[in-house]
Amino acid sequence: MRNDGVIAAIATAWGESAIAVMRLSGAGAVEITDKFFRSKKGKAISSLPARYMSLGVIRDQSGSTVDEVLAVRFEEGRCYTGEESVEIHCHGGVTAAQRCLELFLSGGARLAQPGEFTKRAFLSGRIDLAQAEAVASVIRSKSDASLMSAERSLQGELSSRVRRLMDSLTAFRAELEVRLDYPEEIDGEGNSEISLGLEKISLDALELAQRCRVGLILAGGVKAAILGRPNVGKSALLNALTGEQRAIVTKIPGTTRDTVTGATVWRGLSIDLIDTAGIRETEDEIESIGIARSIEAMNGSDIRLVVADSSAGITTSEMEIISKIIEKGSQDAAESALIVMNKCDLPQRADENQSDRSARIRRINTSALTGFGIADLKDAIFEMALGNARAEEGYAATERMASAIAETASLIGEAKTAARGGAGVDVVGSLLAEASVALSEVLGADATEELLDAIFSKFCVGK
Ligand SMILES: Nc1nc2c(ncn2[C@@H]2O[C@H](COP(=O)(O)OP(=O)(O)OP(=O)(O)O)[C@@H](O)[C@H]2O)c(=O)[nH]1
Ligand SMILES: [Mg+2]
Repeated sequence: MRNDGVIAAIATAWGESAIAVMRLSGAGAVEITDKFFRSKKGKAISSLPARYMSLGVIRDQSGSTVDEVLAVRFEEGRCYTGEESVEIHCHGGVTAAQRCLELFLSGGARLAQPGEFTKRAFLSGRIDLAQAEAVASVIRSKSDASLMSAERSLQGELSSRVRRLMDSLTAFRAELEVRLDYPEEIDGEGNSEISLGLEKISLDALELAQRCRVGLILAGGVKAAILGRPNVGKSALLNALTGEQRAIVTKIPGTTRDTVTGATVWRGLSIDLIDTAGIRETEDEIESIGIARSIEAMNGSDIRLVVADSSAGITTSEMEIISKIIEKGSQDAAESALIVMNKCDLPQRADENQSDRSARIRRINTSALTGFGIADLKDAIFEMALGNARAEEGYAATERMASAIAETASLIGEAKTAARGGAGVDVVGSLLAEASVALSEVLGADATEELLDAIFSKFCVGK
């Protein structure tokens, strides 16, 4: 896993902008820059102090000016990648930076692969894998809370929690080893001591797994489909939830033909909403395609909002939709569905049949017209996604990290149960050894080249 050569890339987004930054990293970055850059006083970057911006120009081989730029060099060990590196701040837009980049490539640098700067930061030991992945989460975060959780992971909060857990596991395993050497001392009492000792480690692991799960949900947000028969106010609800006039609302049943999307952020959770065509029997070709899309949206969502007109109560139409959700979903419908009793500003009517499946599903009263209950509905969506967790607790984690930590927690749990059930120290020890392996994957100490490639290829070029 050696770093080969000087890599270069434009680190800022493409398009019109005030400045565009090109980065170079690797031993020899300064030497390449010396070929093209001179400060206003005619100095090469190698003779200018490190970490100071210098105004100058970039000239090509024929001596013509490519751009007036600000340049800064960093010494090995004192920058993002941990390698000798240079940043060139060109004028914005695409052309100046692109020409600089081409020039530096002709001067001996090679184009960086996606995520290669961050990969080098990891390989030089400046950051661990959890922090490297947090960099990507910072870039992609969709809400303040997901940004904050990414920053917490990037600052190493998650990494140090993982290390502490690893330390307690290692210490505990060492203690077990000692016991293995003196098997005559292991009796029922010894075992209960072991399971007690594991209790704290297990709680720690579970809490960590939960916080990563929160971070993971915050990063991805949730997708909620708004379903129901025509005219119950689905589109009006989409508009009320997003605070925008996204979908057409009329008193004519069958107004929405296609799916309409919108988004909102609530308590740090980003919620993607899909308003759908009202579900009913119809001969209309366009409407039936729309209804097929409603069913698709229902199946592809994390949360299903079944909207009913509370002035009509729950009718067979709502019951049919609930049945569809229950048929399709592997999990209990009650966990992925909410019944939204809309139009609660109108006189209410009792349900046609009370003792039905819908009784298990939580209900929220709303009025898209007056705004009543809209905040409650958002709270309910938040609770379905995150339970009673708070967004501030999240650690940005990738699917990979979260599942490694969850695996660790479950192995420690198994070890605890085994000890309590009177299993031998060797059984408990080998479960804990597996837990250590799962946990070590989070920080990437033994990461293979393939794993690193898979992780860093998801980054953008220039990061
Ligand atoms: N009183 C009252 N009327 C509402 C409420 N929400 C929606 N409406 C009215 O109900 C009618 C239908 O609203 P839409 O939002 O278009 O209903 P929809 O469910 O999207 O209907 P389709 O697109 O046809 O499936 C409109 O006249 C709305 O103004 C509400 O909370 N209270
Ligand atoms: Mg509609």
